[in-house]
Amino acid sequence: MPTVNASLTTIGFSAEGRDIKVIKISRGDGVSRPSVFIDGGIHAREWIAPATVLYFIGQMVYGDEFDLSPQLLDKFDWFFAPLLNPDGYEYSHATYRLWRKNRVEQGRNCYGTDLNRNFGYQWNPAVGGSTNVCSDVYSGSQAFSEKESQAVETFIMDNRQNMMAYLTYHSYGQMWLYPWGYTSSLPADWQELDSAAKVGTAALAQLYGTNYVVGSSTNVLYSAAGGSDDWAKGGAGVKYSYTIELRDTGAHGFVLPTNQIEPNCRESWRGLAEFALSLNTNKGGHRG
Ligand code: 0X9
Ligand code: ZN
Repeated sequence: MPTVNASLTTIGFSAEGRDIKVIKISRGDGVSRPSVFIDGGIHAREWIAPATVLYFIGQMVYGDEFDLSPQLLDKFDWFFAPLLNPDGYEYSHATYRLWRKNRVEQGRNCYGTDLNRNFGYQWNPAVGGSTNVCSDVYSGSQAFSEKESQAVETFIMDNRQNMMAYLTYHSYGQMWLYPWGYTSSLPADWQELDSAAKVGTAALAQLYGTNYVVGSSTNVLYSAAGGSDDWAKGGAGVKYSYTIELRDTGAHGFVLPTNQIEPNCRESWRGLAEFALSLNTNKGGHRG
């Protein structure tokens, strides 16, 4: 029986000093494999995202009902960061349920930068962001001005050589989005990203028939520069980069009912697993 190794590291600290953690899950055989990085909780109020990433960790370590985790571990090393914005998450529990940004002090009695407008590839507050510190989509004073986005930048740059895929979990909308978010143009290899995403959404739909839309962020949702997905692909060179908008499509929005948590996680796991197993590991990874 092959072993599973899980190791926990702190990749940085939030503005208020909380740990930002990554768990690496891999075979304990000393072999280095292509990797997948998955995060959640960039946006505080999207509570289903950290829950989903935690569920993935559990399935990967303890095994899953479809028995896909052995194949997933034979193929990839896995990095999970379930909560990239711990300060905002805490604030959304203690004070204001619909808080989105981090909690850095801005002056003018305003708080927070939208971490998903702060990443440094084609960073531009004029495209779906804002220069107003009080705005919910404040892009920050400059690219990577925030400790939370810096922690992700450093970690991915240090590990990008073998990184094939980056998936960032958000809610809501039921979408599997690929770059770009800063422009309506598409990456040269968009057809490969599109077909891999369709493998994921088709597998996801098999459980409960949940429908996901696949397409580029700008074309399916709206344009917004400074997203982590655009940076992972354009800045770090990670080929398969996606933002996944989990359940639902708006009936409950960010306040997803308790009885949807488990089915959401189950179907998302199935989608992730089949997506990852479909990737051609000869193609991805940063080159150069
Ligand atoms: O606006 C966002 O940051 C994301 N939607 S959300 O409702 N979770 O806030 C979408 C981001 C898509 N990717 C880029 N625009 N780069
Ligand atoms: Zn979000």
